[in-house]
Order: sequence, then structure tokens, then C-alpha cells
Amino acid sequence: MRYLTAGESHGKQQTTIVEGLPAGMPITKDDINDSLLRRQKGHGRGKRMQIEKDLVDIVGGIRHGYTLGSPIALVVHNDDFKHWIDVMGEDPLSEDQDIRRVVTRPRPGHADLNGALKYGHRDMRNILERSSARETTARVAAGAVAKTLLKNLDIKIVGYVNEIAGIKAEENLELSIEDKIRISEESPPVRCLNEEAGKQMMDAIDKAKKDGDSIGGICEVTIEGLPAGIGSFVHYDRKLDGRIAGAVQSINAFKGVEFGIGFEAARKNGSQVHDEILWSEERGYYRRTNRLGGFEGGMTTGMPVIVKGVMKPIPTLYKPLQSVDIESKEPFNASIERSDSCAVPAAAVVMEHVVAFEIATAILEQFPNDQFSKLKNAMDQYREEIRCF
Ligand code: EPS
Repeated sequence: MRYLTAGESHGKQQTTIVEGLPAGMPITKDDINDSLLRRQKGHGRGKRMQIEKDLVDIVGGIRHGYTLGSPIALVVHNDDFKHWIDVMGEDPLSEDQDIRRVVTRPRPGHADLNGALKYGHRDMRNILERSSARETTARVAAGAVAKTLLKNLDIKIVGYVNEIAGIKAEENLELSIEDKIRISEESPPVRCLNEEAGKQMMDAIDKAKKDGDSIGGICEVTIEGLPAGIGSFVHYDRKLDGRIAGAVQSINAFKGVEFGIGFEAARKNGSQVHDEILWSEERGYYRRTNRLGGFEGGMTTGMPVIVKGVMKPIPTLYKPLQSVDIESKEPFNASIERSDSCAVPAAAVVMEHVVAFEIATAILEQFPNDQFSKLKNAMDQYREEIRCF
């Protein structure tokens, strides 16, 4: 399975094409809209999210609530486009028209300057329109299709926030994945599993907004219901943890990825890092602990997959940082653009969806993938085989 996205932040629409789904999988508009609306929420989101109501238009690949096996084409309209028609329209400008809202002042931390140097654009709007995190709408749409496949195969996935601006939610090992899904959806609206920490995170976001600054944090995704042996050790590009790491790192503003205890492993002995193997009639093979976050040798272990991703503060600041105008070469303090003081809660939803996509892709590589019923039977059979192995 693969996907492509297209669209500019203030252009007409976000477009997603997902190819490689089996035929006959149940899916509705609601499966995708639920995900899109979750991405829009969160304390600290800016004014753009008040303009948009992200709803999907399915324009290919689904008929009467089932996949056809053909590419699935999804459109989310940018409601803001109506304010930008003169700036973002596709027709050539006439002789008496000037290009509008030209950007010549690159924002530190954004793609603006490097993108302009690479593509030769003297109007950096040509960079920022596509590098904007608005594109994560299209990625979530693709991930929602993948999540629907996982749901139909009894695999659950959830993304939530562990940390914002140094405020950490204490880990609660008692929580089931159903608890995590429910609590992260409840208030306070920062997708944190600990209420007290969530309130402190909201205060930190309010303070950052007041100061004209932005703050980052750490998101975590948990997946349950995956059998052992998804992914492969035989070649670097088939290692599923590697693919997930690449997908998470490619989310706007993400700077690093960890599985399980992650970087802590560097500070511990081997006996404190690896997960001892146990066996029972009911469960088959399982582990005493899950320090490696559900992966060994690029393959799932059958334990929950636990992935963390770190998001830097959004670089579009009301508090100016120094930069250089590319036309005058004069220094200036970066211009003020509308922004989010914190998008970590929304990023947790994006991360959940990009992880879902990688896992669904690996499943479709491993099992028959033309017909959904055959895929489901093959997976059920594999689950039984490894339980009795
Ligand atoms: C976003 C849409 C953007 C930003 C934000 C995410 O809309 P606009 O550029 O019109 O304000 O709100 O993206 C950034 C802050 C960024 O730096 O990329 C969205 O749909 O999530």
C-alpha cells in the first residue's frame, strides 16, 4: 500500500490517493471524518482551525460502504481558499496584475530559506504553502483508511501526549488501550492521560501564547493486537520499526523517535534492557516486560508497540527571531504569521495515523491482499499458528 498527497495550505484542497487496499473492506466517510476532526482539536491551536471544518469527499475507490480494490481518492476542501483566490489561483497572471503576498523574509526553523535556495523561488510563499503542517490533513486521511483496515483486523491504535514544555504525565501501567482511547479524548483537551498534568500543560500553553512564543512536547502511540513477526529482519528496508521511525520523523516539526525505553537503553545493562520470553497455553509466547516497545529484529514481538516522537516548538513565532530579507539582504526580526502556540495534541493524532499506515502496509505485504475476507482469514490462521508454535 502506498499514498501520495497534494495541495497547498491556502490552495483549493488537500488531495490524497491511497493505493493497495484489498477489495471488500467495510469503510465509511465517518471513519475518515472522525480522524480529521480529532486532528483539528487541541488547546493551543490557532485561528485557522476556526475557519476550517475538515470533512472528506470520497471521489474514488469506495462504493456502497466497501473498498473496490482500486485507488481510493480523498479530498478535503480548504475553506480558507475563498480568502486566497487572488493569491493562490492556478491561472497565469495578466500583464496588469502583480503577484500578491510575496514572502521574502524566511522564518528560522521553517523550510522557507532552504526550500527557496533549492528550488530557486524568490517568493518563498511557493515553499511555505506546501511545507505547512496543513498537509498533515491529507496524511491523516490516508492513515484513517489504514486505521480502518487495522480495526477490521482487531488491531487497536491510539496516540496521546506524554509531555509538553517539560511537564510530564506520569506513566500509568494499569491503563488498558481502551482506557487510553477514552481518556485521551476527554478534557482537558491536550490528549494527556493524566488529568493533573493535562491542566498544567494547558497553563503552559496559555503562558506561551501570552508571551508570543511556542512550545513542543512528546507524543506516544500504542498499538495492541498485532501478532509477533510483522515486518522482517532479512533486509534493512523491510524492518518495520525503521519504517515507522522514518514516517514519524517526517511529520512536520518532529525531531526524533524512540521505541519502548528508547534512548534510556544506552544507560542500562543488557539484563535491564531485554524482555525475557515466557510461554502459556492461552497466550503462546509472551514477554515478562516490554522495554523494547514491541520490536526485536525489525519485527513485532506480539507485545504492544510503543513509539514516542518528539515535536519541537512550531517555528512561526509572534516573538520575533532574527533573519535576513532575501531581496534587501537587510537583517530584520521575523515577520508575524498566524500560528499555533502548541500543536502537540494535534501531532499525537497525526502520529497515530502515520504509524497506522506503516503497520497496515506491512500487514498487506505479508498476507494475501486482493480480497479483505481472505486477508482476515489468513491473519486469523497465522495468529492461531503462532499461538501453537
Ligand atoms: C495547519 C494550518 C496552518 C497552520 C498550522 C497548521 O494554517 P495557516 O498557515 O493558514 O495558519 O495553522 O501550520 C503551522 C503553524 C506551520 O508552521 O506549518 C493545520 O491545518 O494543521
